[in-house]
Amino acid sequence: MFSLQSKWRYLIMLLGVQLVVMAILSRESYQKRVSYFFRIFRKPDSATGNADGRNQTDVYANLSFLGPTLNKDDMPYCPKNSPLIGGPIHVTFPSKLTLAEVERKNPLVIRGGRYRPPNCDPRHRTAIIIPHRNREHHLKFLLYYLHPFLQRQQLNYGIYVIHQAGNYTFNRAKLMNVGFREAMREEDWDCLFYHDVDLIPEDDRNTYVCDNHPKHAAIAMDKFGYKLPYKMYFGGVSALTPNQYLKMNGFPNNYWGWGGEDDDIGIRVSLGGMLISRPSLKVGRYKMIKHKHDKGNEVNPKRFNMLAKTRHTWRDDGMNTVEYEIMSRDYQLLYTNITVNIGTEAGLHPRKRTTI
Ligand code: BGN
Repeated sequence: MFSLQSKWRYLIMLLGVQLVVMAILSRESYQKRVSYFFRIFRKPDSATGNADGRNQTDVYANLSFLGPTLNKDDMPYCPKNSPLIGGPIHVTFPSKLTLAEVERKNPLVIRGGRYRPPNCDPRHRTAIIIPHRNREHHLKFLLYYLHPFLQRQQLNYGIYVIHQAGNYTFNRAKLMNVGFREAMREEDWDCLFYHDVDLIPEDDRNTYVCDNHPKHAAIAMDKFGYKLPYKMYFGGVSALTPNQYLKMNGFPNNYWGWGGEDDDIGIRVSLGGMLISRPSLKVGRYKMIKHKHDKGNEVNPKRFNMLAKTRHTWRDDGMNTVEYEIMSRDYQLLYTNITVNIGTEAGLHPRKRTTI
């Protein structure tokens, strides 16, 4: 009798504890954590959605409906909003992917990584500038996603990879200046996207066209929890018209190594009398390909001092002073590869130190 009673008491106590726990968990502040907990157990659906409920599609899905190729004279303008746009894109990094496979999936891309819609006259001409060194693995994934992404937006586009020659410290911003001049030499682009090699756009409503003000496109990256890390952040992916670019004298040439150059560019935007335009957080989403810190791209200890002086230096350092030497220009199927000597802090041909 006694043991039966204590069993009941024990059971009621247990139920009570459970009720209290559930009441606590269902409070608003816990709801996110609870749904996160349940999401771990939910299997993501690779074709139609994912764990966070966004309806993702394969970036190549719509492209088979491109229709017949038309004669240039019969072509209507492409519609203002491309009917091929599908929204959130499913992004994964399959280890077996090859460049040959990317080429096979993009039959309409021609030499140099150029494309124009086959059945309408594009409203925009966009060049993508990708500074690069020793990141072939990332480049392959970026090309895999970027080509169909841009085709879904019905753009006339070209992809330029600006490859820094030699082993001297990496200089992302100077490579962008090279990209600007070399791309504009080839075609009258009306918009240039300055694109990190390891950032994959996750939503094709993030259109790769320019705005009235310089655009910061990579506003929501996974590594920052899909939020802007700080208000003036201008890193990752940005887009400027040639006019906007020249108005701020391009990008700085003297940031060697990691950090600060993007903040300098952000400051230049306002010094050039412009504002920063951004897509919405919902659309400007990017996934970063995980990697270790690069050799040859060590953190730049001078960046704080340099940033403090930008307002005095921007007119004398930028597009009007950039010096470089093109080593090769190579028209690959998926991109134009420009290898360039950008020298060092000591100039284009620094004299070798002689030891006595
Ligand atoms: C900032 C860096 C940026 C970098 C972002 C995101 C600096 C300058 C210090 C005043 N800026 O801190 O270059 O893109 O973080 O990682 O280091």
